[in-house]
Amino acid sequence: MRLQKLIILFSFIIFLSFAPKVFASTIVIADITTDTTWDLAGSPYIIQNDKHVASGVTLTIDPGVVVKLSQGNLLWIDGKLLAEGNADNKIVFTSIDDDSYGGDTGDGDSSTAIRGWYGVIFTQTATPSILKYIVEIYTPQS
Ligand SMILES: [Ca+2]
Repeated sequence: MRLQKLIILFSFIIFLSFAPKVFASTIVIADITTDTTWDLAGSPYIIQNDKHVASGVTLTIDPGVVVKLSQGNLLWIDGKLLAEGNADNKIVFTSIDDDSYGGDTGDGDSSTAIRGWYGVIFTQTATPSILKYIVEIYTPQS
């Protein structure tokens, strides 16, 4: 009886270690109006309408973070963007329909045609920003 319980527990642990990786995700609901960091724990970050990083405000994106935007959406930088990935942990900007980065975010069907987002746009009020090791896919610019 005791052995049986142990076997069940052991099987459960094996099951957990093979379970699909669950991604946390963060829906960006408002413009960024205070200095903010997007970290791996909150990745992927989902943008479903155009969002602004306000003038005078810094958005820092940590290495390895995935940002996913809906069809035609823009991330406007009126302030500052510090997005410094590295060779092993690039920062990815892609479509909300792209399951290859950050897992499924919405439709659950990776075979759906991927709709393009628009871009990251720096406006006249933007201050010098840093972008390193960035992947931008499914935009007209990519
Ligand atoms: Ca999907």
